[in-house]
Amino acid sequence: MTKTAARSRSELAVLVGVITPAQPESMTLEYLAELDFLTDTAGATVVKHFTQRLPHPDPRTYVGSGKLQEINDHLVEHSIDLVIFDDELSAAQIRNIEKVFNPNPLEATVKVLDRSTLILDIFASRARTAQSRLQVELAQHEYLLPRLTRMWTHLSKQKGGIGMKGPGEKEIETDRRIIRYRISLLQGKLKEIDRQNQTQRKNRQDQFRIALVGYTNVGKSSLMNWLTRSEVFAENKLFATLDTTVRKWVLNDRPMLLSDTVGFIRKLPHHLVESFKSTLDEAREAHLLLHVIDASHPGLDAQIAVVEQTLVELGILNTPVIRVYNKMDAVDLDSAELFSWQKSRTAQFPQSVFVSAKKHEGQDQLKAMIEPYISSKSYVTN
Ligand SMILES: Nc1nc2c(ncn2[C@@H]2O[C@H](COP(=O)(O)OP(=O)(O)OP(=O)(O)O)[C@@H](O)[C@H]2O)c(=O)[nH]1
Ligand SMILES: [Mg+2]
Repeated sequence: MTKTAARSRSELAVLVGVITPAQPESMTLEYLAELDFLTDTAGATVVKHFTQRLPHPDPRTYVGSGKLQEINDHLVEHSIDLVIFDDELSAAQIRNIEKVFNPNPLEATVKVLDRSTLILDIFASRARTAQSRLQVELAQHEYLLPRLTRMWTHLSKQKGGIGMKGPGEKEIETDRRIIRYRISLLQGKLKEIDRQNQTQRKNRQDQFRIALVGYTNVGKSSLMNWLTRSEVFAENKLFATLDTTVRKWVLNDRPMLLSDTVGFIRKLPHHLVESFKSTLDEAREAHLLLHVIDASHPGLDAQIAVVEQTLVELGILNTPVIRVYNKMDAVDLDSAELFSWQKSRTAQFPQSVFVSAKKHEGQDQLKAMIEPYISSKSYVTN
């Protein structure tokens, strides 16, 4: 088979997660369902999930050696060559796992990825602007640096596909010194872009600025399109949006700026958060945040918690927040249940509003909730 043909065929993958006292079974299953969606977004097909109960992930091999052998048997039997672990693997874990799956490094066939590599890979294939390309590349280099092993080097030369884009293909064979040099080069280029963006933002200083933030795939871009009648890319895949878009939005005859930005996710690689900080400047400098929530998602509370945590990590602590429960059309409750659900959500967080970007419902309520923030003039311009 030619290289191109091999790449166009959907890769088959198995996923691996652990159940620990800190991460009960229901949580692990939810994480794996999300990892499944991430894998699908990256273009591979998941055929099986493996889980193991442990006091904590094994520092040598993530799961126990017996489990690893069981996974290996499955890979061999079904000709599967992609294994994705739900947590970030250390260099030692990767090395030990590789020894089991690829006993002869010269004939390595199995690719070992973790959640972070997968997310970085999706970001790499979705980055469109110079800024987001540089940010992803920076994060990939920083992730790779402590994990550069000969086994990976060899594997990346042989195989393309998921997890092997960017530095995986181009530069993994070069040594750490060159990667370090590249990191500082990327940081320099990003600083320059940052300076340009800052000037741009300064020019908009006197306008009221609202930022849409939230978990990935909750409908931020759809909401932006509906509210500002624009056409920002939206789809049922994770991380459809990477770059920040700013649109004018006229609310009760007053022009303001609405920005749509990258979504958050659990266990977002730390380097990625770091390098995407400037993309999120628009959110950091906003006068008001609309925290968009997928009301129809079974794990919505966990998603809310992740978003709030990420905002703290980004240093966004004092900006007022309105919770916008989107996808209300997809909430499977009868009208009485819906009423009490909304009531309890509002009791939990009074600044809550319920909308459907798809059905174009709830815009007036949303506007009414935003209005006092603009008229109070309580916002400070920097
Ligand atoms: N049923 C329903 N689906 C919606 C609604 N709003 C958005 N969606 C769907 O949800 C999916 C994600 O929408 P996006 O607008 O791309 O979500 P996002 O939050 O911008 O996602 P990322 O940019 O990937 O983080 C798409 O398939 C939308 O059609 C809604 O009100 N109801
Ligand atoms: Mg989006």
